[in-house]
Amino acid sequence: MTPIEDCREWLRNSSPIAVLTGAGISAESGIPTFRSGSAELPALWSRYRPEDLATPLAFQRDPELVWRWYDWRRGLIARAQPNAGHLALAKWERGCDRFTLITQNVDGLHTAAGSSRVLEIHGSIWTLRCLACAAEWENHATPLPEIPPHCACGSMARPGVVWFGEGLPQGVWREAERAVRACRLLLVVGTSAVVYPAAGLVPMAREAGARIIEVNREETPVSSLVDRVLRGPAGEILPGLLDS
Ligand code: BV8
Ligand code: ZN
Repeated sequence: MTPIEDCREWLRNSSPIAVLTGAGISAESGIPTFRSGSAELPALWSRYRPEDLATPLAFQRDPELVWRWYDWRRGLIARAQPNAGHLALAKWERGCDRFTLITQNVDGLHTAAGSSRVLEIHGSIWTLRCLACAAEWENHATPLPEIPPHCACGSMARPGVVWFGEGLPQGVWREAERAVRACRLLLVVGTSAVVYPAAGLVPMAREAGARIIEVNREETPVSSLVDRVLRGPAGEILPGLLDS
């Protein structure tokens, strides 16, 4: 059988299933990835380095710069549509009773595509959190009417995402670990697998005896750990992989 036929067979006969996605699944929606830029879509961080923007220190030093970067990303995402990869996962979830989608993405495109059980382990770009009273709320305004935005209590708000050096939301992370430890198959889509602890979910699935399939345009540090690599764009591979 071809690798894709193997994978279709495994997916039909495995339960529970877990999926881990990264920025690559949103690339075909026109959202630049972090590290794998292209001519038409330079990587998000081609102009900046991660430590310049997605850290508490960067925000403390220059909240306006960090907010301008998030406001620009929010605008990009607001104009984007979920692509065939997001839609295939949402459709597939409806046919599976034991299916957990874990995403490192903060863009909300899995939910927009109709996925209902999404673990956003790095938070959401659409959530704002107050620095003082810890109030947290959804805000979809693009562009933001004021930068930096403020809380009703008058204090400054931050993006409700996980920055480098910050812990992941405890409850969501524990659910993700539980889903990966219990899964019989893990599908890893569009992640460079360099950011931890998220990337650690792949060896964790291996230790739990799960089969692992990677869908990525390029080789990654976990490619040697997986059982099948499907090389190519997620928007083209996932529909064929998941249609019943
Ligand atoms: C923490 C949210 C401790 C913000 C992000 C070991 C253990 C623990 C921590 C560490 C560790 N080693 C190092 C660390 C520190 C750090 C880390 O991992 N650094 C890396 C860079 C070495 N980790 C942390 O700081 C984490 N926190 O552990 O704190 C702690 C613990 C308890 C209490 C206090 C503190 C926090 C990490 C989260 C950081 N936040 N994002 C925002 O978005 O602005 S990370 C950011 O990178 C995004 O979330 C993104 O999703 C994530 C990973 O990137 P990818 O999604 O993989 O995207 P990338 O561009 O890299 O790759 C795209 C891939 O897609 C490529 O492979 C490409 O080939 C492929 N692709 C492209 N197009 C397509 C495609 N594939 C398919 N189809 C296509 N069309
Ligand atoms: Zn407040």
